[in-house]
This record gives sequence, C-alpha cells and structure tokens, in this order.
Amino acid sequence: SVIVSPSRLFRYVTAVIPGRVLPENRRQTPFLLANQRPPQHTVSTVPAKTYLSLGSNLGDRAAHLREAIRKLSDVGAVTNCSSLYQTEPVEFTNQPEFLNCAVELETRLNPQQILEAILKIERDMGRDRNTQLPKGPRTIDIDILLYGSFIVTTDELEIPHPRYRERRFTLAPLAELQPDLRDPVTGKSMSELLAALRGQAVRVIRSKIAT
Ligand code: PH2
Ligand code: MG
Ligand code: MG
Repeated sequence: SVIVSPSRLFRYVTAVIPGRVLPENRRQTPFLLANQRPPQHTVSTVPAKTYLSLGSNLGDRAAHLREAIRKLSDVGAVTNCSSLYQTEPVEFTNQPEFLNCAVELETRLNPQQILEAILKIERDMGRDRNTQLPKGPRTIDIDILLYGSFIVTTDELEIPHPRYRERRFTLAPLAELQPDLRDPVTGKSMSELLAALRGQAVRVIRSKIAT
C-alpha cells in the first residue's frame, strides 16, 4: 500500500501517542497507510494540561506577555501563571534581554490546534516570521513545552519542546509552577532538570503576573 507523505498526513492526524517514548535519534513521524481512515475526533473530552513558555524582548515586554496571556484565554482556561523573569538571551546572544514566563493552560484542543492558535496570537501581535530572524528579537514568542505527558513528533511539532530541558528561561518558570512534574522523555522532575543547569542568568522581576 501507499504511505501518505507526513506533511499531507498531518492535516488529518492528531498525532498524540500516549506513553510512547523513543530515543531522541529514533523519533519517527507517525504515518497512516493510504487506505486507512484518519481519526475523526480531534477534540478531546478530557481537558489536557499544557504548559507554554512565553517570551518577549522588544517594546513593552511585560505588556506583550500580559496581552498574550489574555488572548490565550480563547485557547483554553489559563489556570496558572509563573512570576515574570528577566533572562539573559541564549543561543542568539546578541539581542536585548528577554522577559519570560510560563503558563498552565487547560484545553480540549489537540496540539496542532494549539499550535495554530498560538501562531495566530503571535501574528496578531506583530510577529512576522518572514522578516524576523528565527531566534532573534521578537514582540512575542509562545512555545508549547508540555502537553500532559504525551510525546508528539510530527513535521510541525515536537512536544516536549526539544530544547526546554537545557534552558533556564523555560525551566525556572515551569519549575516554579510544577516542581514535581516529570518530563515524559527523561523521567526527571522539573526541579531536577533545573538543578542540572549551569549559567544563563535569570531573575524574578515580578511575582505572579496578573492575568
Ligand atoms: N528565545 C529564543 C532564543 N533565546 N533567550 C531567552 N532568554 N529567552 C527566550 O525566550 C529566548 C532566548 C528562541 O525562541
Ligand atoms: Mg522559542
Ligand atoms: Mg516559538
């Protein structure tokens, strides 16, 4: 039988693979055979707890984070927000300091639907992926860190976020919200992952930002 190309397939499949853990170098894009029907249900009856990382390093950064959190209430119930952290830029270091925070969201949307919703929020807030550098200055960046304990690997999405374990600007806010939550890939808790990091200055500039 014919295998549908992963990019075409992705429009059909809600690629949520419960409890499936593959080593980093063996992650596969899920595939369906051409004659298989795609799952019909893309909206879950049980709300998933998902954790997002928000960042801004252009303009009124705190206002951008607050606006993004307000807009996220259309995507699901915002059930918790971390403190606001001022963080040293990592990876692409020649750019202004960021403000970062983490948000807990309960939603019945699947990961692809969440991705579409957050990309729309980014666009509505002036983020232009065609003209701005991928890791450069931005008014707002919203990343999905965790979606329950699911592991999702598709052409467009990788959950858990592939780099969140190495980044203090994602882990410090997340560990503040859920220190004992375990990463579904490594089995380590957020506080263990955070304790393993070196460098990357972050400091709380405001506790528990208002929503
Ligand atoms: N985002 C990046 C790259 N580097 N550094 C900090 N401190 N905060 C960020 O949000 C950030 C970054 C790419 O998304
Ligand atoms: Mg990012
Ligand atoms: Mg992003």
